[in-house]
Amino acid sequence: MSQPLEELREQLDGINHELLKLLNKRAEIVRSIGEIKDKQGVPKFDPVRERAMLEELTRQNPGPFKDAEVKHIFKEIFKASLNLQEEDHKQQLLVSRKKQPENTVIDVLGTPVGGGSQVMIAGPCSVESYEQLRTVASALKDAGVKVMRGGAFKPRTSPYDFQGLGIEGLKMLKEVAAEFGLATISEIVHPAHIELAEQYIDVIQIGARNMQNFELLKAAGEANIPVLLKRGIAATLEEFVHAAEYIAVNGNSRVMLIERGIRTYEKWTRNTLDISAVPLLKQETHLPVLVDVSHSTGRKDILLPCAKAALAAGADGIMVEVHPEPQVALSDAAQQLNIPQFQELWEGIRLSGLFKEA
Ligand code: PRE
Ligand code: MN
Repeated sequence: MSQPLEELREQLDGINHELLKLLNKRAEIVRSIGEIKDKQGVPKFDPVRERAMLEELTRQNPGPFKDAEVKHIFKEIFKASLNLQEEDHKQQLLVSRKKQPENTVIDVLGTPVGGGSQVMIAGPCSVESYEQLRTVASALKDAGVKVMRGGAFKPRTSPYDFQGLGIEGLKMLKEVAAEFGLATISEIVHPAHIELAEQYIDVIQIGARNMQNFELLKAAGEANIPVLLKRGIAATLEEFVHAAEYIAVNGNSRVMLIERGIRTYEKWTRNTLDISAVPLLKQETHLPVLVDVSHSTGRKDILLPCAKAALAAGADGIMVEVHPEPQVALSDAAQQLNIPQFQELWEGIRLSGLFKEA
C-alpha cells in the first residue's frame, strides 16, 4: 500500500531542506575556490574540472534519473557556482559600487565632479596657437564654464595628420588657463609624460585608443592628478571598468569615465553614442560618468538632444569640442562648434533644467 501523499511530501520537504543545506555548503566551498583563483589570477571557468565531475557523477549514478538528467542538473549547479564567483569578483573591484556605495566626487580645481552637480568641459580638439586658445578660454570664462579641454598629444589615425604641439601645447594650456582661471584637461599618450602632465595640466585624459594601454594606465595610477578615461572604440563596459580598475589599483582613485561612442555599422554618426552605458556605469561603479557628445556623434546638429539624453540618463557632465574657426581646425574640423554655436548649445542645456551647476 502506497504511503499517503502528505507523508511523501513531508519526506520531500525534508530532502529539499537537506539538498538546500548541501548546495549552500557547496557554494561556500566554491567561494573559497573563487578567492584562490582571484589571488592566482586564473580564470574562474574550468571546463576540464567540470567535465571530470560530470563523468564521475554519471559513472556513479544509481538512477532512476538518467545520466543526461544528472548532467543537466549538475551543469546548472556549476553555472550558478561560476556566477557566484564572478559576482564576488566584481564586488572586489576598487571601482565597484558594491565595494564603495557612495559616489566618488572629484575636485577639479574647485569644481566638484560626480557629486550631484554636472560639469561642462569644452575646448578645442587640438591646441593650435595662443590666439586660438585665448579666444576659446575667454568665451568659456564668459559663459561660466570652468573646465577647458585641448589636445597637445594627438593620436591620429594617419601619421601624416597633425600630431599636436606636444609639450609646447601643454605649456600653452597652463599659461592660458591661469590667465582665465580655468582648469584644464589634455590627453597623455606615453607613460613617461605623466609627470609632465602633473606640471602643466589639471586632469590627464587617456584617449579611446589607449583605453587598454596597460602601461599607460598603470602610470596614470601613480599620478597625483585626476584621470579622465575614455571608453575604447570597441570596448565592452566590462573592459572599460577593468581599465579604470588598473588606474585605481595602482594608487589613483580619482578616475572619471567618459562614454564617447562605440563603433557600429551606423554611418550617419561618427560613432554610436551608447546612452545605456551611463546608467550601467553609474550602477556598477562609484566613479563620475561623463559623455563626450562631439566624438560620439561627429556632428554639430544633434548635440543638444544627445547632451540632454546623457544628462537625463544620469551623466555627471558633458564634453564638447569648441574652436574659434572650426572650418580651418587642424583636427576634427567637421564636428567642432564655433563659439556662437557653443553658446547656443550651452543655453539649451541650461534651459533644459537637466544641468545642475556646482
Ligand atoms: C566549480 C565552479 C566553476 C568551475 O567552472 C568549475 C568548478 C564547481 O562549481 O564545482 C568550482 C571551481 O571553481 C573549481 O573547482 O575550480
Ligand atoms: Mn577631437
